[in-house]
Amino acid sequence: MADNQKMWADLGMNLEMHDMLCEVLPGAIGDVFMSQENRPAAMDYFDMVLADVHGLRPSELVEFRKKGGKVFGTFCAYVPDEVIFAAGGIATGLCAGSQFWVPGGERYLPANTCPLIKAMLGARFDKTCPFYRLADVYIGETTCDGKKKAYEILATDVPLHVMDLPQMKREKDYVKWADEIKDLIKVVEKVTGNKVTPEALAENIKKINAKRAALERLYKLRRNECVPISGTDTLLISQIAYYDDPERFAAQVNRLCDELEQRVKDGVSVAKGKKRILITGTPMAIPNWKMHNLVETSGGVVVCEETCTGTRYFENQVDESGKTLDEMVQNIANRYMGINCACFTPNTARADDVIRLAKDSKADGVIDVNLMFCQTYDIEGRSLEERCKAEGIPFLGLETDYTDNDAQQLKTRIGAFIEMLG
Ligand code: BJ8
Repeated sequence: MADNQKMWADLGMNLEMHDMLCEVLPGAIGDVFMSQENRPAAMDYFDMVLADVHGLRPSELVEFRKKGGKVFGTFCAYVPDEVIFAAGGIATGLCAGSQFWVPGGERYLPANTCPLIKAMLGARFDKTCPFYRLADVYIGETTCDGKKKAYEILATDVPLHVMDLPQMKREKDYVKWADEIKDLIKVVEKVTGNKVTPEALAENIKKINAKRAALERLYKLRRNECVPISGTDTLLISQIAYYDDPERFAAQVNRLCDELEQRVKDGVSVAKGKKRILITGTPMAIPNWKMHNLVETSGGVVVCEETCTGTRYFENQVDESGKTLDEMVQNIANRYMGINCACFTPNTARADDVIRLAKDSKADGVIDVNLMFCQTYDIEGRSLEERCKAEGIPFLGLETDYTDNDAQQLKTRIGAFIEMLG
């Protein structure tokens, strides 16, 4: 911890305020994770990463930067990590899932902005997150309006490149996204001083695909009748996926999956008699475990997340058959354009995904969780509900923020929904 203090001071962090954030974390970890029964032993790695979330990975990034390495901070599942790693850089997620950062964000943004966006700004300007201090360049993207405007504000304080994400999925949009990826290549080459060669890109496509495959394996194991791991633990893993070293992370997920396969064979379940729930909606950035905790302490078990801290992050591999840089970039573009975010129009494929995943994971019901003031996901909730109802899948739509003010009310509604599932 002493070394961490020095590192945080060197990073120009607000130590006094950061201490307040550190004080609440152990309690939250105890309440949410350690209170669960019968956890897989291989969660030890992810518990360790979480327990020292502002120390372990940041110290690796600090060492990397001392050797001249460059760190790129990202905010969205559409930003292709392959390209950053291929230039010898490191990509790290800069998502923000804590209420702690929201008041800081409200100094710059209207209060009726999505908490995720407010937390992004609070984490930067309050100087209480080492990842936000470490990243040499931020990579934004034109997804929702709130994020677009927030990037303008962040860009006053840190170098920031915005990728212009198309909002439709016509053929020309796939070409345009490939073009944007080529621009990103130019940016990362300039910042790192390294060329993105076809060899390096091919290697990193494989590396990130391997990480996706590990997550896919984990998610498929949750489809078993006997659920070998809780949704809360799986959510933590998906959150860590955004910033851990990709190879080490994939190895640890596969190690966990070996144990889970054995659990399935032995009939070990963390959820006997519980109702299977699929969660869909807005992303749950670390340390936002609110909804999973509520569901899993109310007689449910989360068996799948159709979110960006879930299937949207890892489904579909990048085609590895590209030979030239252009072919590889187009293959990367095609894979990322397959993500079905509500910022696209139309976005009916997301509802298709929810129905498919609900069936595959044998969900008893779907809970659509929307972060307050996120219009696009909120609006999609209605058509999603209609689709689920047409398929005979019970549906509950909820809206929330990062505070605990509504926890009791949400617990009552979730409890009633689960009871209704019979
Ligand atoms: S691909 S979901 S990570 S944009 S910030 S849209 S919650 S109002 S995060 Fe996202 Fe990329 Fe899409 Fe995924 Fe709404 Fe808030 Fe906007 Fe949000």
